[in-house]
Amino acid sequence: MDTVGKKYLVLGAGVSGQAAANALIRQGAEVVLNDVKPLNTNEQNLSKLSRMGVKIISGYQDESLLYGIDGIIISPGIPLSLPVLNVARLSNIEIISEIELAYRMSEAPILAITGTNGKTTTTTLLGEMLQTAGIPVAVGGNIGVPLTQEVHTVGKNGFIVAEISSFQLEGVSNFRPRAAAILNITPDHMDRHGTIEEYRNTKAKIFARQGMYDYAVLNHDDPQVRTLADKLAGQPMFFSRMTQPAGDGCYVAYCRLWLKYKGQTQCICATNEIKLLGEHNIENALAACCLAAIAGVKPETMAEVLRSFTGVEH
Ligand code: UMA
Repeated sequence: MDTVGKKYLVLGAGVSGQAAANALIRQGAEVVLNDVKPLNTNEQNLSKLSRMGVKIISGYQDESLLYGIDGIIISPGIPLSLPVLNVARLSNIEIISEIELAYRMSEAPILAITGTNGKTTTTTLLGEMLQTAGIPVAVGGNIGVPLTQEVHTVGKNGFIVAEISSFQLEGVSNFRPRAAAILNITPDHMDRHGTIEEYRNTKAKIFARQGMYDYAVLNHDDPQVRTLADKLAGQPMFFSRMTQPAGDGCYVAYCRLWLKYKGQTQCICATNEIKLLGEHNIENALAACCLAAIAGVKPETMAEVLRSFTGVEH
C-alpha cells in the first residue's frame, strides 16, 4: 500500500484508531488522529503517537478536519452515517475501516470469522490449531487486538486469523479473505444496522471480494447463512451438526466429527472428546476445522487442540 506523502484522518482514538495511526505513520504517511471526546495527550499511548509525529485533535469532529486529507480510516464504533463522513464523500475522499487498512497492509492471507455468536471462541480455536501445526499465525480483530497491530507480525507464508464484526465490515471495499466463515445470523446491533436484512447484507460483505480460489465457510444449519451460498464467487464449504452437506465441509455423523476436503473424508475425533461443552461449540469446532483444513492443518492436529481447548472469556 502506497502511503508515503499521503495524509490520512483516523477517526476514533480507541485501540483501533491508535493502531491504525501507528501503522500509517510507520509507513511514511502524515496522520491526524481525531476523537469526538476531549483526550488527555499525556496519556502514555497518545503521547507516544504524538512523539512519532501523529497530530492529535480531539473534542470535536467536523468538516474542518478534512482539509488536505487523502483518505479516512474509521474505527468500528463510528457509523458511516456520521455527518463529517457525508461531507467527505461529497469531496471524493475515500473512507475505509481499520480492517480494510489492515488487509491492504498485510502480506499474509487472512482467515476471517464473523457471525452473531461464537466468533471469539472460533477465532481462538483456529489460531491454536495453526500454532499447534507450526504455521506462523497472528490473531486479531474484534477479539480485542486491532488487526493493523498484528498484520506486520506474519509474512506471506503464515496466516492472519481475524475475528470480524459487522461494524468493521461496514467500511470494507477490497477486503478479500482467503477463507471466511459466517457462523450464524440472529438479530443484533439493530440500533446501528436498522433491519435484519441490512445486518445480514453487512455480514455477507465478508465474501463480496472473494474469487474462485477463495473459500466461503457457511453454517448449513442456519437458513440465514446457508442461503448466502447462492451469491458466492468463492467456493462454498458447509459445516453442519445435522446433515452431511454436499461438497467439501465438516459435519457430525455417528457421534464423530468428519472433514471432507479435496476428495478425502477423514474422521477428526469423537464429539465427546471435544473439551468445550454445548451444541453451539460443536458448530464453532466444525467451522474452525473447515478453516484450518484450508490453511493446511491435518485432522490429527485439529483433534489434539479440540481435546485440550477449554474456551475463552470475552
Ligand atoms: N468515537 C468518535 N466518534 C463517534 C463514535 C466514537 O470519535 O462518533 C470515539 C470514542 O470517543 C472512542 C473511540 O471512538 O474514543 C472508540 O472507538 P471504537 O468504539 O471503535 O472502539 P475501539 O477501542 O477502537 O475498539 C474497537 C471495537 N469496538 C467496537 O466495535 C465498538 C472492539 O470491539 C475491538 O475489540 C477493537 O476495536 C479492536 O479491533 C469491541 C466490541 O464491543 C469488543 N465489539 C462489538 C461486539 O463484539 O459486539 C462489535
